[in-house]
Amino acid sequence: MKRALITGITGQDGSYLAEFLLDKPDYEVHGLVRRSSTLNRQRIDHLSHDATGAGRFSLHYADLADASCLSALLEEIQPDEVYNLGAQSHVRVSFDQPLYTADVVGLGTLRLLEAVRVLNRRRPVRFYQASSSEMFGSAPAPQGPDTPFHPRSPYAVAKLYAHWQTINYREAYGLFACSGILFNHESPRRGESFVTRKVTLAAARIKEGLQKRLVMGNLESKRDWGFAGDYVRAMWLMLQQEKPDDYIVATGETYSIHQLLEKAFQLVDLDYRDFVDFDERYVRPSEVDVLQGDATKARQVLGWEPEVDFDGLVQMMVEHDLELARREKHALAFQAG
Ligand code: NDP
Ligand code: GDR
Repeated sequence: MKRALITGITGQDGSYLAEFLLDKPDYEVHGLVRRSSTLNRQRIDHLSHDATGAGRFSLHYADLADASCLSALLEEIQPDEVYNLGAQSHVRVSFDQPLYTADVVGLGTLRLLEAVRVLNRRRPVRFYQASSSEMFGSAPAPQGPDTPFHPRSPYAVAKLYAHWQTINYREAYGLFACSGILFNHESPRRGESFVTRKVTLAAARIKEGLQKRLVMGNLESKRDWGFAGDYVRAMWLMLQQEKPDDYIVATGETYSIHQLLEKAFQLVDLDYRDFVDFDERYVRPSEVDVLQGDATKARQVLGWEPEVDFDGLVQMMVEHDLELARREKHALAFQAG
């Protein structure tokens, strides 16, 4: 059995990665969870009850802000692979909470790397760092392996710090550490405050009469959006190579927020222009205008290919959110009598 430890297991990517690993017969999956006043495990609940994960899936309380519990956890689990997906991952929020974001995203990664380095002296541990296309920031598109970084938010600066720490641990200590620079990836499990999910939820809820308007920020920016289920496969592939390296993971296509709105609302036979309002509070002090990734290396070395394109992704999300909206409507009708 291989043992994998995932930080951020309750998040979008953590849940897909845990599923992906548990689908393999030879993985035990351990997830780091934070204590909160209510349980926040909707994305992974099924794994505890699934026959596939039976006896091979467990959760442990810890926090990237607390170095001592990270060391203790690594000692207890003795993982073969560590996937560091935990983060305060919202770019807009990072302007409101720059120090907290830097602590969890930047120093949190360093705390985990230190714990991994100590364990790696006794047994080999492979480390994956969730780096981000946000690190490219204002660098002109398309962004590839030779594009210089120019981060534009506290989140992106913290991710860049973590990215370089990961590379330095590889070079200084010979750690098998990989940094995956992933462009935006989405799914029906995407958090509701990220733009794709906000749009697909709104299109579905407006269609079903549960919501009247959609309030948005900057509609001009462009993103290279892929499907999270495809992207976790790339994370795993990186740790299965002979040598550790860094890879860009992206679709190579870019679409504006206007195009996202158009597509999502078209799927429910509505015109987004009739429903969208603007609010300054969703605008960032500094924006990333265009992201479009060059994933040639991941395709060539890892043999990785995305299976879901932009149209397929938006359709998957809208269909999921329509189903949610219909259930909510039925529940409301039932309550009303
Ligand atoms: P989510 O926001 O969905 O999940 C973030 C996870 O991090 C949650 O499980 C959250 O736990 C956990 N977390 C937050 N703070 C801490 C902490 N202090 N200690 C331990 N865990 C913590 O993110 P995604 O799944 O979308 O992204 C996964 C990773 O990949 C993140 O690092 C993100 O920055 C990065 N990334 C994401 C991309 C994307 O497009 N999705 C693209 C590139 C990089 P809780 O549930 O308790 O809040
Ligand atoms: P991003 O994703 O910042 O790229 O970070 P997000 O979906 O938040 O924003 C994408 C673009 O949409 C514009 N936008 C809005 N965004 C949000 N959230 N809400 C709005 O109402 C809105 N209106 C317009 C934004 O200005 C931006 O240009 C995501 C996160 O998952 C990061 O953790 C990850 O590292 C990067 O993707 C790659």
